[in-house]
Amino acid sequence: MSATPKIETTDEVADALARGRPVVALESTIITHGMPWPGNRDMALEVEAAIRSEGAVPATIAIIEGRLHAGLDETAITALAQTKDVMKLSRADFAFAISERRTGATTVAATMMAAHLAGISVFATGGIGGVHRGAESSFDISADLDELGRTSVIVVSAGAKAILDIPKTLEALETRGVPVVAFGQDAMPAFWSRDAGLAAPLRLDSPAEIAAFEATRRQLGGHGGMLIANPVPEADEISADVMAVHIQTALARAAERGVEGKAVTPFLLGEILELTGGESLKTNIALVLNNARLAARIAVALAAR
Ligand code: PSU
Ligand code: MN
Repeated sequence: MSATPKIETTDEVADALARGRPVVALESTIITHGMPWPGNRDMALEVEAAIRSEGAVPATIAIIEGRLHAGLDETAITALAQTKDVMKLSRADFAFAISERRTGATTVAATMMAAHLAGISVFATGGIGGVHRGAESSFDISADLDELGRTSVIVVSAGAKAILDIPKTLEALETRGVPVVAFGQDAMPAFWSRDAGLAAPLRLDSPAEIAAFEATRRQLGGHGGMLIANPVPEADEISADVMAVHIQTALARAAERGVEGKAVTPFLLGEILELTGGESLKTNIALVLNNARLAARIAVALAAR
C-alpha cells in the first residue's frame, strides 16, 4: 500500500504545485449543501475566477466516485453542483468516501486534510463550523475546530457562521491553540455582519503580515491551522440586529422539526435564505468572493517569501 493517497489534480494545479506558485484550496460543501442550484455553481466559478485574477490558482476539493480531487474543471463543478445525495464529508468519513467509492463534498475539516495532503497551505471558505448554540446539551461541536488545531492550513473565512455560539467557538479555538486573526479591524466578524459584538483575539492588516506570522509559526514547529476572520464588505453586509431575529426563527424551526447532526447547518442556512428573501445568499456569495481574493493575496505573499 502506498504511503500517500492518489490525488487527481487539474494540469493548472499540478503545474502550480510543481513550481511553488500560489494555490488556494476551496471547499465543496458550500456548493452542495450551502447554496441552491444554480447560484451555487455561479458562486463556485466566480470564486475560481477571483483567485486567478489575483495571480493564484484555485483548487476546489471534492471526492468524486471515490477519487480525491484537488482542482475541478468547469464541467466537474457544474456536475457536482447538481448532484443529489452527495455526502457531506468531515474527518470522520473522508476515508470512507474513498474506500466505498462514494461522491462527497468536503467541509472545512475535510478540505483542510486534503489541502495538506496536496501541499496547499491556504484555503478560502465562507464561514467555519463551530460550537452550536445549546452545545452544552446537544454536544454539537464542529470537527472544523479540531482540524484547525491539528492541520497546518490557513483558513480564510468571514468568521464562524452567526447561527453558532461565537464566544464559545472562540474559547474552543483558543484551547486548541488556533490563532484567530481579524483582518483590518479589531472586532470579530459574524459572517453576514461585520461585527459580532466582541473583539477578535488578534488583528493583522495586510497579507504580508499574515505570511510573516505563518512563517514564524512554521519555524516554531508543529503549528496547526490559523483562522483569518475577514469581514464582509460594508455594501453587502446585513446588520447583526436584523440577522439575530432571523437566526432565532430558524433555530426555533430546527428545534420544532428535531433537526440534528450534519443536517443542522444546511437546514439553518436554508431557512435563513427564505427568511431574508434571498438577501442572505447575496451576502454569502459576496463574503466568499471577498475571502477568496484575500486568500489568493496571502498565497502570493507566502510564495514570495
Ligand atoms: N460556509 C458557508 N456555507 C457552508 C459551510 C461553510 O458559507 O455550507 C459548511 C462548511 O463546509 C463547514 C460546514 O465546514 O458548513 C460546517 O458544518 P458542521 O456545522 O456540520 O460541522
Ligand atoms: Mn455538527
